[in-house]
Amino acid sequence: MNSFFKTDICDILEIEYPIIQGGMAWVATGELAGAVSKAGGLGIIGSGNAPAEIVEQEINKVREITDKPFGVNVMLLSPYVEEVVDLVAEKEVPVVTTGAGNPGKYIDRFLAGGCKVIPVVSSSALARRMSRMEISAVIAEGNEAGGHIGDLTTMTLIPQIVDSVDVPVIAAGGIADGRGLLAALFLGAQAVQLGTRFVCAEECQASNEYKEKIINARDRDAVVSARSTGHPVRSLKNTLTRKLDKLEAESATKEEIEKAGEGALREAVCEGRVDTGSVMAGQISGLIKNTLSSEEIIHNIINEAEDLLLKTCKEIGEE
Ligand code: TUI
Repeated sequence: MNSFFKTDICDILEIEYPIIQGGMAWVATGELAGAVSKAGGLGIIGSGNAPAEIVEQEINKVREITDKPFGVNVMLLSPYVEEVVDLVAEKEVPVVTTGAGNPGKYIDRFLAGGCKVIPVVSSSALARRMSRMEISAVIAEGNEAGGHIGDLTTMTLIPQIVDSVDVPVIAAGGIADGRGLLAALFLGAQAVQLGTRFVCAEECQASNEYKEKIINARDRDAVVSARSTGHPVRSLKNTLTRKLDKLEAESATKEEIEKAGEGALREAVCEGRVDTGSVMAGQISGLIKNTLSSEEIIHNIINEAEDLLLKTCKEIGEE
C-alpha cells in the first residue's frame, strides 16, 4: 500500500501511516498495540494504574509480535508512575505518551532511555507549557474522547493548538474513519489518535460485552459523569452513570463519587459487566458498527480518506 498521507510525524516516529492507537487503561494490551504497529500505525500500551511488572509483560508481548516502533501511555495519576517511568526508560520504549497531568519532572528520565515523549493536552495553555520541554509532538484531545476529558471540542482545539506550538500536533477525540482523518489533517494536525475504534479491533482483549456495547451505542449514549470531582469521565450510559448522576444531584463528596467509580473500568473491560462497570468510550461510538482487524481498520481509514480527497479535488476541478 502506498503512503498518501505520510506526514513529518510519520518520519519522526518511523511509522507508515499517521494513525496512532490510544493507550487505553486495561484495554490497550500488548496484543492490540503489537497488531497496530505491525499494520503500520503506532500501537500504544495503556499502563493505566498497572504496576511495572505488568507493563513489562505487555512490552515483551509487543516485541514478540513485531520489531516496529510502539509506545506506552503513562497515566500520571497512577500510584505506580515512578516505577513505570523507570521501566519504559530501561526498556528503551520508542514512544511515551502521557495523560492526566504534566510529565515535566519525568522528561529527563524518558530522554535518557531514548524515548520520544508525546504528552496529551486538552488546551493551548497546556500545549504551550509542554512544548517548552524536549517533546516530539503533542496529542490534542477533544472533549468527544472517551475516559478522562477536557472541555474543548476537537474541532476548536486542533487549529488553536496548531497555531500555539511549533511541534507536530496529533488530533484525538471523535475520530474513527477516513473522513475524520482528513478533517484533522485539514485542521492542521499531522496524525490522528483513535481510541474507541480500536476497542472494536479483533486483537483487542476487552470483553465481547464491552465491544458490543460500543457497536450498539447511538450518538448521544457517551455521557460525561463526575464533573464535580474535577476529573470528568466520558463513558456509555448505564446503571453506573445513572448512579454517578444521582450522587452528583445529591451533592455527594468527591470521595464518595470517586469511590463509586473505583475498579469499574476493569469490571467492564475484563469481566464484561457493562451495566455496573465503566464503559469508557467516545462520542464517535455511534459510528462503529463492527469488529475488524487492526490492519483492516488502518487500511479502511487510509483508503477512505484517499478516495474522499481525490473525489473532492475532482469535483472542485470540474466547477
Ligand atoms: O488521560 C486521558 N484519559 C484517561 S486517563 C483514564 S484513567 C483515570 N483514572 C482515574 C482518574 C482519572 C483517569 C481514563 N481516561 N486522556 C489524556 C488527557 N490528559 N486528557 C486530558 C489530559 C490532561 C489533563 C491535565 C493533560 C494534562 C493535564 O495537566 C494538568 C496540569 O495541572 O498540568
